[in-house]
Amino acid sequence: MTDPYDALAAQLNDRGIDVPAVEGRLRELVIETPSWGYGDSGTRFATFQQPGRPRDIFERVDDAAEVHRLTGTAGAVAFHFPWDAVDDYGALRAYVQERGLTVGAVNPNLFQDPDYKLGSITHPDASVRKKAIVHLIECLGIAAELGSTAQSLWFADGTNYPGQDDLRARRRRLLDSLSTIYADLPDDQELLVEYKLFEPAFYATDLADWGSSLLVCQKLGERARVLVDLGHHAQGVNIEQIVALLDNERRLGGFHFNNRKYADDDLIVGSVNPFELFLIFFELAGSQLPRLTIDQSHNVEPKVEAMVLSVVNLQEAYVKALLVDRAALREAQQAGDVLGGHQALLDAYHTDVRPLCARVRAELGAAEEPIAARRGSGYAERVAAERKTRQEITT
Ligand code: LRH
Ligand code: MN
Repeated sequence: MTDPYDALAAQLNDRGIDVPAVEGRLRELVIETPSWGYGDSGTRFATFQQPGRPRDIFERVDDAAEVHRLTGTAGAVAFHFPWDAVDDYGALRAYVQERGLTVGAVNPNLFQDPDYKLGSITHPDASVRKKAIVHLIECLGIAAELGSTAQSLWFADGTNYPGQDDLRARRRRLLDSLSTIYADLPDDQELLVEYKLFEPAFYATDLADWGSSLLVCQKLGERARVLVDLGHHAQGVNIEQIVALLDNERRLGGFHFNNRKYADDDLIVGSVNPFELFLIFFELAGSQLPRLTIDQSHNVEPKVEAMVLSVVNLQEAYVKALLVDRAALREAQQAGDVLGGHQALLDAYHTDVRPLCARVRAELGAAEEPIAARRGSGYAERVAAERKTRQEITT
């Protein structure tokens, strides 16, 4: 019985693919997992707490480190403030490094404080905008202490009814507020401007689509780029085309990977539409990868395993995208051979790359079969025992 890896490598060599180069690209992959993806999350209907859930940022970093130990390419963790606030950011930075991780993007939170009901940086009241700007500047300082090089900005700002506010005035306020932040941006940091079609606003969202975000970035400066969250588009929108366009403009700053069937479902990336994920990586494979962050909430599934599966899905989609025979594709496209071009993509997409991904994970000191390894590791049982809350201990 031929070893699956040897069989695949032979097949790829026959297709003229530089297997060591593909493996090298996978080894370099750095995926940021979100600290908030390990904590409690739910819907407006319910939040189902899970045994062993992390009680503070240090335990969330432990879970992120476990995902990296099992997958080999989840080497960074993104933070959200004030959810992850601590007194000593130097100590948190050291803890992250001790756990073999790097600090990813810093995400300010301007969507929970009651003062932001009618908006944060777009609020009609200047004192509320001031409060929002103070938090954004505070996050510039936190990033500097943590060694983070990116502010990942998402604003819930928007309105629910026509006439509730002046759409142009809100735009001016948004630009003025962000110009203030950009002016204070430390040299080694950049702004990632995330857009979202709707929710929590249900009439007009101030940063509703890629165009709205790109215009803001172009007005702010070179170190402002667009962040694409896969769950933030209207049904039917061609996300890989947006990716190609933004990358062409050198304004694609990063991703929030997840998947959805209906709205901002925040499901496991690649679990609903793996072909779309492949096409997104196909548009990226030709250039330097932007920041790759997962942004999901695991309401019913075990959170660490969900994150492990997410990283594996990203690894496989990326490798499949690297297998596209671009010369054959270009030839078909030049010749107007419509289905010839499509077939060039399908050949790569239908390649079972799992043996290659397993081999590279093993070389990285991670698990060939991360899901099985997680289930056999006893990690979930151990942390469930350790992370008993006071009240759980007493009852
Ligand atoms: C908004 C969003 C944003 C995060 C939040 C957790 O829907 O995608 O990126 O701050 O989820
Ligand atoms: Mn997001």
